[in-house]
Amino acid sequence: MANDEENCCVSRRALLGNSTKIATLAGLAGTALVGAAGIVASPAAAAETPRNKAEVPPGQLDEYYGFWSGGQSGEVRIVGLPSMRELMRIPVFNRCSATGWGLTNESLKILSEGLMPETQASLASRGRKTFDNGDTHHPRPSYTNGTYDGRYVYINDKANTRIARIRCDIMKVDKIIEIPNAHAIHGLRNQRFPKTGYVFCNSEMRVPMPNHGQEMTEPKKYGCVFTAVDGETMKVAWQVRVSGNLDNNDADYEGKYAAATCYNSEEGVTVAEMTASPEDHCVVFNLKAIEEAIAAGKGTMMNGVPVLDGRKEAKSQFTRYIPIPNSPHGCNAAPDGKHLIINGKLSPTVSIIEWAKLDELFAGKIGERDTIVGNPEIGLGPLHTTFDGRGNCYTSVFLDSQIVKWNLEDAIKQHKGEKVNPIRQKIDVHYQVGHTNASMGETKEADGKWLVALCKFSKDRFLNVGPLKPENDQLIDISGDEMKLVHDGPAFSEPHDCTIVHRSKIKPLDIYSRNDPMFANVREMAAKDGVNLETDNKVIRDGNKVRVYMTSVAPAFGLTDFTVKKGDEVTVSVTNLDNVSDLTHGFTVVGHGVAMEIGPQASASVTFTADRAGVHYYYCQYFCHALHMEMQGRMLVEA
Ligand code: RUQ
Ligand code: CUA
Repeated sequence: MANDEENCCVSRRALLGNSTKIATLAGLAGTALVGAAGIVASPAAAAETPRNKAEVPPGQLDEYYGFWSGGQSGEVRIVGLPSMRELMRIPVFNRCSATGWGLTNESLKILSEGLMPETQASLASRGRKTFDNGDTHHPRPSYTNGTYDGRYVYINDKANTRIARIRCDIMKVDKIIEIPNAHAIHGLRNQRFPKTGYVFCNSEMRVPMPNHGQEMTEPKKYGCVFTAVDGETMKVAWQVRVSGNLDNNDADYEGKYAAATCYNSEEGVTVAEMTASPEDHCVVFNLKAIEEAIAAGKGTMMNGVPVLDGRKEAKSQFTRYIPIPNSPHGCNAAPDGKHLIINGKLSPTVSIIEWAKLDELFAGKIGERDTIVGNPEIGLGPLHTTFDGRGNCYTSVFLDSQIVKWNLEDAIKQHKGEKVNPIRQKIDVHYQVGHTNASMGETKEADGKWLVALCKFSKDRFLNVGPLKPENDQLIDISGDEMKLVHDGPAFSEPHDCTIVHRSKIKPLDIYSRNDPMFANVREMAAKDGVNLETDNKVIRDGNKVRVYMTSVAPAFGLTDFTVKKGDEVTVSVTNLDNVSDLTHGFTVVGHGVAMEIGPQASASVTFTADRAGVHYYYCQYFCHALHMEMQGRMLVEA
């Protein structure tokens, strides 16, 4: 282990197991924010040898698809489990150099058409069609009957108040919408039953409603909405205005209720104000009551969306506010279909809500606090909980840097006064864990094999790469009685959350269908020009607009050159006629900032201004053939 000792100024491996030095180590490794980072318990964890089953030998496939949010990168990543190999990146809210996402006409349409008119106008005044940043947190696969159906993955953009839908057959985004009346979509969760159904979106920040410059200095008058988007049409179905703000959310397994945590019941705008009260709440939504009111036209239209008043003072049948200790964060429905776990964050406890008690609560038979059937003490800073399907919960504990395994039934018994300890094991993670997710853990098919701990800090776990460190996504084997740490996985800013789906649920295509809606606009454009995309290689001039149609078959484009005039607006459409798995071509124009991917059997198009006279080569940037380098042509721009 000589290398380990060289890598860190103080080798924690050398110190672990040497109890006399642990206090020193804790002092060095802790951050100013949290002090000792919880590395004192179970020192054996770091020395664990990987179990064979965590290894996926070369040539073998993973058992699970992990959908990872890319955080501030604005993307979603596909990670294979248990190998933790990054398999693919899906550009979502970001601009992608490899695929042309955010540049091609097809992607720009998706990125712009779901924005609110006022956002489109604001972007247009800056010469833009869309934003090119995003902040993704929560990738949520679609459900049918309480388990994943492999149709879609939905993802939020906190930065620009949007949500996106990824098609799992091609692993590309097909819809993006901005959520009106909201500000910074954080929590996102799908209806589980009978299917998705609704995608529930939390507005995290409170703003004036409408937010056009009035009442800006009176935060008490700001508003916050809970949004249900129809996951099929990607239109907002309804919104419910709430008291406080909304952090994370979840839905039940019966299609009756949704729930969201609130850390700012104070409705403050500073840290001191937001943390003032020792109690915040979990707001629960009665879907049937909401749907009936919407159907009866009781919503007030705001920006084209019917909004119901579910604030505390409205005393409606739409919501109830269940008191939860100080600033709860994660909100996680257990796969038993009966319980919801609310994670304390500033309280060392989690609160267990029984869904069935919400029937009595809305019927006025019991009070809010009577819905809580357990309150186990977990550790300092519980953030999120996941499940193994065997009755155990796994809670990420930020300040202690641990995953805490505890038993749900025992926690309920303890709450009833029985002398039982629900805590099964605490394992150190490295360091400051945020989300955690277990294989299939958010479905009724939770299989309890693997757990990922998404640690916010990697500190000394990897080679130093400068002041900005990777995060550390740790893989933990939860199949046995004891959790075992088996892998450290560096990740770029900032995964937040992941979802682990068994590979049997996902069936991606190898080759596009020629009538895929993804390139409908190319087909429409070609039809207007009388062009057959599969056979024609043509240049069509229409005033100072030029449309260039070409095919691609490895290793050649259908056009070896085309000529335009300086100042022309040029649209190039490329149709990839190769009908072979893995045979993607690209189209890059040198010196023009133009590059795009064209998958097998796909068509893609890009529009740019040819404002530089001269010879400009275009080339294929995806390696496709022994003569890939020769796959090029010339754009001749006349002065
Ligand atoms: S929320 S930990 Cu979006 Cu927990 Cu990041
Ligand atoms: Cu086509 Cu490289």
